Parts: sequence; C-alpha cells; structure tokens
Amino acid sequence: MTDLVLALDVTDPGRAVSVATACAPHLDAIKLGYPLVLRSGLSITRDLSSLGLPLVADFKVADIPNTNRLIAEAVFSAGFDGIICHGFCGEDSVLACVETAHGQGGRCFVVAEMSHPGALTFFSAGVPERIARMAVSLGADGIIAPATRPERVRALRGIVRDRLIWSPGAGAQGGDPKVIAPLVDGIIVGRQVYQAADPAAEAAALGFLRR
Ligand code: OMP
Repeated sequence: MTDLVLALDVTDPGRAVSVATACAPHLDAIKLGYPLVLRSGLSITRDLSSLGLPLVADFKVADIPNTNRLIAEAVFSAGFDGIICHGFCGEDSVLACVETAHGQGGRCFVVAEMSHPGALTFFSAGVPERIARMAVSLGADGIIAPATRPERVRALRGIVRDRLIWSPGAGAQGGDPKVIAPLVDGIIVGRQVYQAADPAAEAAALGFLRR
C-alpha cells in the first residue's frame, strides 16, 4: 500500500481548498509548503481540517536548532500533523524538529536526496546515505527521496529499512509513478493533479498506486 500525498502548491487559497476538497477521497495526506502558506497563512490548516487528512508542512526547515524548534512549534500549534526538514544542517538541527514533532504527536520527515537535476551538485558522493543514516539514528519517521531516481530510492531503502520513504518527482518532474510506487510508502504528486482539467479525476486515476 502506497499513500498518495497531494502537494498542494496552489497559490490561491480558495482554489487550494476547493482542489483539496475535491481530491480528498482519493488522498492519504496533503503536503503544504511555502507557495500556499506564504499567501494563506498557517490558518489554512483550519480550512482543511474538516477533510480529516494528515497535513504535512513542507518548509524544508534548515536552520540552527533553536530556530528549527521555534518553526516546528509554530507548525504544530497551527494544526499540522507533520513537518519536513532538511538533513544537511546536521544532527542537532534535525533533532530539534524530530523532538518537537514527537512532543506534539506528529511526524518528522528528513530530506535525504532531492529530486531535481541540480540536486546532484551536493546530494551526491554518499551524502544522502549519511543523511538517511542520521535520520534513522535520530528517530525520524521517514525520509524524502527522489522519484526521479528509483535506483537511489532502492539504495536508501537499504539504509532506512522500515522507516517511511515519501517520494516526490513523479509526473511533472518526469518520474514514473508505476515504477516508484512499489518502492516507497508515499508518493508525493503536485502539478499532475492540481493542474489537471479535473484534479479529482486525476487523483482518482492514481488510485491504483494505493492498492
Ligand atoms: P510536483 O513536481 O508538482 O509534483 O511537486 C512536487 C512537490 O514535492 C513540490 O511541493 C516540491 O516542493 C516537493 N519536493 C520535490 O519536488 N523534490 C524534493 O526533492 C523534495 C520535495 C519535498 O520535500 O516535498
């Protein structure tokens, strides 16, 4: 079973709520990040809470431990259920997010390797493996790994074992959802769904991933 996570990078808050509402029956979680929250404010969680889906804040938190903690506290106070942080800032910074998430009954995902071509400038030479190992040792709930590079997801699975892998990069970024879904616990899809003429139908069509 692979979860379908909608990346709700819709910049108009009203449309974001209507897309999320239409797609909700076909989703397992919704991921919200800067493109929407910078326009809507954190209170968008109130407009989405009635959907009954986990809401994950993708702020790719990447700061010193104290600042990470303050960001994570704001995220969970606003009603989010999960947070995504970067791993490259090191153990103490990641731990601040993991501890804050767990203190609020939430989950923390750590970006191990990004999905875009330029990611390989720095997410290479064993760095993603080191981040994945660190995420496991700090008790993070899962990692983010690229649907654009299934072979890398396989390699990282060998490290994180039964921790979750959520994977963005299918659809608009060129990854094949059929290839990546069996390798991961959650597939993150944005534009393929929310830019479709009928987002709910597109989300429903991805339902085969969830079986
Ligand atoms: P689409 O490319 O439109 O499907 O959106 C992918 C979503 O996943 C966006 O919200 C990205 O910010 C996010 N994402 C990546 O695309 N690549 C990554 O390496 C990491 C993320 C993420 O952390 O979610």
